[in-house]
Amino acid sequence: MTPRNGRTGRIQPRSFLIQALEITVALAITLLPLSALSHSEMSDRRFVQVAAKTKYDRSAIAEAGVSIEFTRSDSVWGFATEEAIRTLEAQKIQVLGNFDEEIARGGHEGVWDFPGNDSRFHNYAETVAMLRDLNSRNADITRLVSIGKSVEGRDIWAIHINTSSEALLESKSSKPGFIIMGAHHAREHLSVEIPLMFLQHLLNNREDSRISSLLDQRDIWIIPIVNPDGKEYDIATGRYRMWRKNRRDNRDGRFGVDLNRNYGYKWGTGGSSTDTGNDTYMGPAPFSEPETQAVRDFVKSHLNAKVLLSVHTFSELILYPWGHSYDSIGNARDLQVFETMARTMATWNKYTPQQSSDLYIASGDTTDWAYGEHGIFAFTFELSPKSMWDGGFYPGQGVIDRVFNDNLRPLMYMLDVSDDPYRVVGNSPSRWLKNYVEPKMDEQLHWEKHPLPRF
Ligand code: 0X9
Ligand code: ZN
Repeated sequence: MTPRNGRTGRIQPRSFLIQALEITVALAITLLPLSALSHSEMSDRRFVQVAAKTKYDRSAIAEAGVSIEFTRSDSVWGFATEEAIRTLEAQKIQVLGNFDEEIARGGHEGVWDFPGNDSRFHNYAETVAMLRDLNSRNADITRLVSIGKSVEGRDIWAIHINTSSEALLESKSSKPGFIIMGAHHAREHLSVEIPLMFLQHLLNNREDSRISSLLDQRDIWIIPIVNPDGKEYDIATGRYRMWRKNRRDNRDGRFGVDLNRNYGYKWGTGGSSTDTGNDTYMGPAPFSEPETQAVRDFVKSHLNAKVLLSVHTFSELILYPWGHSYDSIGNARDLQVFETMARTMATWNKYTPQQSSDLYIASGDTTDWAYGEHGIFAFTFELSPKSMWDGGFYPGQGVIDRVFNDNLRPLMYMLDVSDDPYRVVGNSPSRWLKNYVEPKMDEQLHWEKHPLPRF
């Protein structure tokens, strides 16, 4: 039989070599895009359920390299590489479920098209446009400042609110300060919206007497996106990638450092990973990342700030230091302030107030550093939803207003007490505490009331 090209079927030695070469080149070309894909695109991440009853169990799991996203009384859920799963198994920690990471997208199958169905969420450009607009409409009391650039060169924008034009000009103030930051973690898009809405609320209601007196007497900084590269990467394809870290090229085919493990206080002392492909990769050194360096340098030069909030999602928690240790902070008065503030805010947003390490040990986070290094009363909020089954990281834009309303009072309270947080344990705690009733906390955790999902 004559082949279609008309040649005989016998392969000549020379043409065999050429063919082999051609095949190799063709294969190389075909495979190139694949091998050029970052590890993040060829993810070996799994979404796992791991047995855990206590904070000690949860810390061991975090230490093995699982980024815990959701906890219940009997187990936790999170992302893990195959290597982290092997570590768990070697330590006889029970992996109850091992799922494709797709399962972690939550129950809202139709919301991939950010910014389509989720168009209310602000991407980087829309966030900057909104900041510019608010800034230009309130130019007498605001200024837009870049506090540094991300790995990929995006500006990390901060908006400064201060009624003194001199303070705006110098980016410095002697008034007591409050700092809010969003989006350390890329996929936690709601953590951008709430600071933005708070900004809008303050500026749109600047004539309201209570707000105007606070604006007069405080120095306010809002940094809605600490991790712009990660955020953009998460939504770039129109289908959420569930990305957490920044976009550092780790030069081994893997990308990203977990910015909430990269701060320089007790860095790398537990609950963070040295594996570059892990979701909780701590980075090669404390403050190795331009994003955390920007926050470090910004905070260092704004030590008039007394209260700081780092907004994350999800689980409905109010967290305060320490996160790197089970020990309570050593200063009893400060601890009382943290506990009182957390408990008070919880009466409004109904979140669970707790020490960060009650969730799990993790070192290198923003709040341990802000308090440990500078004595700032620093909180982490894990916004709604409560669980994965209510939408996880991607609950849909329908929740934005409710989550903002839940958190408006806590935010105003933090702003209010940031002149002297110690007054929350004194006689006149806060104007925002009018009609305050000591809460009775729900004994049973919310998620216990919900049946387990079936896969
Ligand atoms: O693990 C984190 O960085 C935070 N949770 S998230 O799901 N948003 O990633 C919680 C940080 C709390 N801090 C400590 N446990 N140290
Ligand atoms: Zn987070």
